[in-house]
Amino acid sequence: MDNYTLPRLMYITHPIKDYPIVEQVEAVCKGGCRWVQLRLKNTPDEVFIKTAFEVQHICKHYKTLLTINDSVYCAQAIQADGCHLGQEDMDILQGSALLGREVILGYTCNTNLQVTQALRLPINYIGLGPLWHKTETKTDMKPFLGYKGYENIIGSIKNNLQASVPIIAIGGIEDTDIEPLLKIGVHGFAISSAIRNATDPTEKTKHLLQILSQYSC
Ligand code: TZP
Ligand code: MG
Repeated sequence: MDNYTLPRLMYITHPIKDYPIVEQVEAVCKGGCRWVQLRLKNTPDEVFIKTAFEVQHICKHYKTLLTINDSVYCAQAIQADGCHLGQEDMDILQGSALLGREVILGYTCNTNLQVTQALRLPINYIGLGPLWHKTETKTDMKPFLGYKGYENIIGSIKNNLQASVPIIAIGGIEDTDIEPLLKIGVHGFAISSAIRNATDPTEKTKHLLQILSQYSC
């Protein structure tokens, strides 16, 4: 797989009382988002897998990629398109061995050193962030990178021949961050709150995709 064919917008689900995950997914798929990450913290395996099947049903209908956050077990159980692992989750080599190279494997990095090391791993993209601190989606946020942080990290790997790993920016991303980050060399964006808190998440998704198509080549 050419990793740079991965969609440029990923929606990350977030459990909220009055906006069920399946409705969030339906809304972004309707808006044209073609990549969803199911993120469910502190959830028993049975519930995680049940929700994953429900989300997968919608994603299949819209031909949308589905990535499972944290759980290789759940990704395997539903034969998800992808799995996203953080620095504190299952080891990437172990995850890759269990899932096989056909499954899209993403890895969160927060520092230059982590990114440099990640370039040698069997992954399809790096989730690099957080861009900003302001987010209610994740409570244990690492220090934020800002545009300068992305510039430094992407600049330092640009001449690395192994650097065929697209960078997906994450963490408090808003419309206005898209153009500057694309110019810095980011491939795509993983967004949660800016979409789910929008008055109309479907329209918000369309708007973000429109900005993306305007500035990406
Ligand atoms: N990792 C860093 S920030 C974040 C994750 C999972 C949440 C992204 O959501 P938001 O609300 O777009 O910041
Ligand atoms: Mg994780």
